[in-house]
Amino acid sequence: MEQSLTSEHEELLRLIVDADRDGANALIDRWADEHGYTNALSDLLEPVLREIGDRWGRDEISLAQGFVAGKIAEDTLTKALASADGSGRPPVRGPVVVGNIEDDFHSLGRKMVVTFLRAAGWQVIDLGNDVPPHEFIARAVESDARIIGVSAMMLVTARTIRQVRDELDRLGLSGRVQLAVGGAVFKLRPELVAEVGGDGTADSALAAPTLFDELWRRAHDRSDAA
Ligand code: B12
Repeated sequence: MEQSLTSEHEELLRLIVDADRDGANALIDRWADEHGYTNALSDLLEPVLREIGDRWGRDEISLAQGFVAGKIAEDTLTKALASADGSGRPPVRGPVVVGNIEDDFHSLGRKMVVTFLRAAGWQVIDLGNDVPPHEFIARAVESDARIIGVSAMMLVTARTIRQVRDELDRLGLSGRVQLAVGGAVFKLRPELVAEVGGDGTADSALAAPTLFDELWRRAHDRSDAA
């Protein structure tokens, strides 16, 4: 969803560029008082992070400013998880396995996806960063997870996801276990979803629960037909 920046987004952007972590957190807290922290992640912070990402690509953001942006996102994620809208209810669906593919350390997007899935009632086994392809499969088999969600931010790391698909095929698990893929590179190159053998993608954490609902349905349709 393309979103133009409001004055609140602009203010948050200014605070992040000034490396004012306390000021940025205070603004987010005020906003979340009214709308909740999961909404603060998707509606307030994410458009600003996207703008920072674009400026980063144009070399207009320093590593230090990028670092502060990451810390503020982590602060908000922690609050979203701790708040009633993020974690109050016990999980009602799952488990599902999620992680960043091998050699990928862009944790922010994955953490947001995990937060939104948990808020929507999914039991998520979060494997963290730098997860080898075989580890996704081993953990899915061990926990009887029916969806594997793989995050990748770089072209070179995204291509490794193909090995997850090949291993699912080799073990006869394709269909029964659905493969969700996502991350900035899939937005830039939508054809990559098919190239790596993904069953579906979502371009934001907000859209991830709907994707997982659909893949969960497909995984169970396949089992019922078998
Ligand atoms: C922040 C950042 C970093 C931080 C990461 C901090 C962290 N803890 O995550 C640091 C500084 C560590 C970093 C390092 C590097 N980075 Co970097 N980084 C970025 C940056 C600026 C933003 C990424 C981000 O966090 N976006 C915000 C999040 C919220 O959005 P998102 O990731 O897209 O996630 C959303 C969706 O995609 C979706 N989603 C994500 N995962 C999944 C998974 C599933 C299953 C689903 C359904 C959905 C989904 O939901 C998320 C939330 O809404 C991007 C630029 C950009 N425009 O993306 C470059 C970028 C990704 N990095 C890049 C590079 C090259 C690197 C380095 C190699 C740089 C270097 N020379 O050292 C290293 C590699 C580290 C590694 N091995 O992983 C390149 C990749 C180029 C490419 N296409 O291959 C980019 C595009 C910058 C650029 N233009 O060159 N980086």
